Amino acid sequence: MNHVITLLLFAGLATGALARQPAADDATGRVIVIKMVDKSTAQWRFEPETVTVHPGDTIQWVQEDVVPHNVEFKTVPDDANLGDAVMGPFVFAKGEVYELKIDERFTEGLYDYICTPHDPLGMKASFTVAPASVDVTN
Ligand SMILES: [Cu+2]
Repeated sequence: MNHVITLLLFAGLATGALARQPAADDATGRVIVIKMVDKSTAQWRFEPETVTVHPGDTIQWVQEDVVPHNVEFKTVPDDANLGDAVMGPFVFAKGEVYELKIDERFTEGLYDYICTPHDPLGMKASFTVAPASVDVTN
């Protein structure tokens, strides 16, 4: 009888350990930095303009300029569910960061985004969410 209870306890502990595994993976996700820059006078760009990320990674858009910029998604995979992240807030001060975790909102595929006011001036970029099995070097 005692053996049965002990086994059940071990089974419970093992299940708990497995359930925590994805969180541990998330904690080791990469941070991908994309700069918001002015290449010349009023030539605003995201740099780099294309990156590939994995689920669990975090993208940080870093303001390197003095003109407000943001991240607004234009074309995303059909099954993505970005919610409020569809249009992010403006970053103002140099060094300010807008950050998105590539979590369950982001399914695999291509994400096209712009800076809302500067899209007509060419401030647009994209990233691809690829499965963890795909090696990426940005
Ligand atoms: Cu902008």
